[in-house]
Amino acid sequence: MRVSVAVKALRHRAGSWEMQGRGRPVLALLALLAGCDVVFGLDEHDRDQDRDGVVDAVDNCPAVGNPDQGNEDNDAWGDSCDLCPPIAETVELDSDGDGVGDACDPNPTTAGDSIRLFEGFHHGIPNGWTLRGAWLAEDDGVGVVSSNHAIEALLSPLESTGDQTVSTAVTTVPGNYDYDWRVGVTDRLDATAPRADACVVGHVFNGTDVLRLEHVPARFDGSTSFGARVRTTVILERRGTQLRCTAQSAAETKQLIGTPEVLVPAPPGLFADSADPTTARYEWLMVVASPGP
Ligand SMILES: [Ca+2]
Ligand SMILES: [Ca+2]
Ligand SMILES: [Ca+2]
Ligand SMILES: [Ca+2]
Repeated sequence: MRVSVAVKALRHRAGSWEMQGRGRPVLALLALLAGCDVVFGLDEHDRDQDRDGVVDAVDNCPAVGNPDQGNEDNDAWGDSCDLCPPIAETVELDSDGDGVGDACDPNPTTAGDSIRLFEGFHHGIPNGWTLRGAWLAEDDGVGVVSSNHAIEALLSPLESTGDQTVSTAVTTVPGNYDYDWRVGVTDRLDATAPRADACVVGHVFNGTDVLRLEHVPARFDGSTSFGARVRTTVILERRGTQLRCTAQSAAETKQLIGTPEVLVPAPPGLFADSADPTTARYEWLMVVASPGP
């Protein structure tokens, strides 16, 4: 280790060592001839194979450049190399070996899926995203206050063209009245209409919690419990001419099936639609692409 440290010190002072005493030129020459740390065999703790400024020993993706070390689920893998970034695991299972962990893979035994996007909003709203409404970065996520059925959306720079799965985790705090609000994800929002294929949870005007495929035309299951202050994972899957809308809370999982209405390519993103001012907080957005039929 001493040799290694000495070599690094000399490297940092390249160009000035020659004048600093006997012995050092010899050491520096050794370093130059060696050309790499392996020759000394003592520099493992200082290696940075992906050159992102974080040494391997503490890099949560040692082979993927991720200087921010973003890690949504706080497990052993950073978002950039996690096979399922929003779900903490101690062992990553990927049964079909396609790089999408079973817990995030819509087709866990058929290879071909890929994580097209995972955004944890660790540094606010990324450049290149489109805002409909007043979206704000907050507490390692994003939030929006939705009202007057304006259709608020935070849209990724992607364009949806084929089969894919769009998901988020969202928690809602209603304003004065806990009714007529819907929050979730859209896999295509046609801003010119405006019209979206969206999977949402919420409360309808008569006070019933719903899981709903929005604008599809709307189909809903009024017997759910995905209401205010319930952290819910919302998942919208497009498979050819079918949409699947799934909501998962700690208490239950429900699913609806419908047909898409927006057939033009359009961006996926987060979605909110409320009559009364309602605050929704979203933790992340993930898009997994799947091979077509
Ligand atoms: Ca590194
Ligand atoms: Ca890295
Ligand atoms: Ca992780
Ligand atoms: Ca997989």
